[in-house]
Amino acid sequence: MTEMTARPVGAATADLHVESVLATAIDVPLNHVLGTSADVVRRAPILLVDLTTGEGAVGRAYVFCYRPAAARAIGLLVEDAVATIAGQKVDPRAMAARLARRFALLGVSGVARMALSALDVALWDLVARDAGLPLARLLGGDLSPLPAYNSNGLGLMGPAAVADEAESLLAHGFRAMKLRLGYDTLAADIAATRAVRRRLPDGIALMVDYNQALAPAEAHRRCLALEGEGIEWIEEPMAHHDLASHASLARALHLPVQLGENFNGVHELSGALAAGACDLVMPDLARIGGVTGWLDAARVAAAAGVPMSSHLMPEVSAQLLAATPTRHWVEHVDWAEAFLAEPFPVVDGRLHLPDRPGNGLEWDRDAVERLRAAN
Ligand code: SMN
Ligand code: MG
Repeated sequence: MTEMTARPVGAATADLHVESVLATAIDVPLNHVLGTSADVVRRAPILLVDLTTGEGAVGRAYVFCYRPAAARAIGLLVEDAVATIAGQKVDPRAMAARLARRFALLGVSGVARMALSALDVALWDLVARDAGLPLARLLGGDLSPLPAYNSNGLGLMGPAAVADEAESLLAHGFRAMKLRLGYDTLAADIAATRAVRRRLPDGIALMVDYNQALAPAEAHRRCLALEGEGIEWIEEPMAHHDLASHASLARALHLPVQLGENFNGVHELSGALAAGACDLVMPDLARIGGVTGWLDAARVAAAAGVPMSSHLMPEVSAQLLAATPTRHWVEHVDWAEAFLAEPFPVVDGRLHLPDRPGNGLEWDRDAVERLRAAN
């Protein structure tokens, strides 16, 4: 475990001044279709953010936007937010507080939260670049490779197809992966789980994710039935905001309950832990509040002794997990390999952080042109 703060990160600033932003919506076809119980993801709408300072430095971020219209909306909100801080000294924490206040009437949730988070990531990139440090190091972590699970694919495709795909997901030495559940019946959930388990060698961790599919009584029935199936965690079995039902389920189960991709800000993570709604947390970089929100979340998880993983966007999330005292797993998807100049490699199931200043994101400009979303 890493000490959280080797330097006073809350005070991190750069002698740079925000000038302008370029927000580019792209549309990335997935190598593995991801059929969740809520929606089938075939293409990833992604917004790229290039934040330029008056001094000529550029800070970068990308955010997964779920739907193409959301990428366009978030782009507009990023431009709006940057207009309110143009000319100001780069100071991510102070800017996060000011922007949250400025956007309070709209409400800092949904696409507005994602826009402010993306901007925060780009601001921290500027600070780390200016300090000449990888973001992980700036935040007090190191560059040791991080355990990652393969979260590509394994959608609701039936036992034969998921077993075949599970085998292919062992490439790059992955020793963990995530299966989506929420079939029409418990029997079908168990059939898919057993088919994957039978096809994988011993010692491979298998997470399962219901994407909020189940009503409380059904969640109790299905999750208890899955207890003997060699599962690492059960993610979002019910509506994510139903903390009371998750707490009663978590009490009844030995299997760890995982929540987090829908925590809007650190207060929702604190609330879930206070309610006993989950045993594990996995905040999403774009919903928890970017780097600033993540650092707050990491402190709360550390104080509670709760293991913390990430949700999608593995590159910047891994920089942050490196500085998270209770770090657990990086959720890895290969989506950004389509547009990054230097994708972060996975070797022996571990994600490697680049030893260069900033968060490590650089765009492959030709790829970005090819993937640019039609408006
Ligand atoms: C998920 C959510 C949204 C898009 C893709 C995947 C899933 C996860 O819940 O945890 O990866
Ligand atoms: Mg999930």
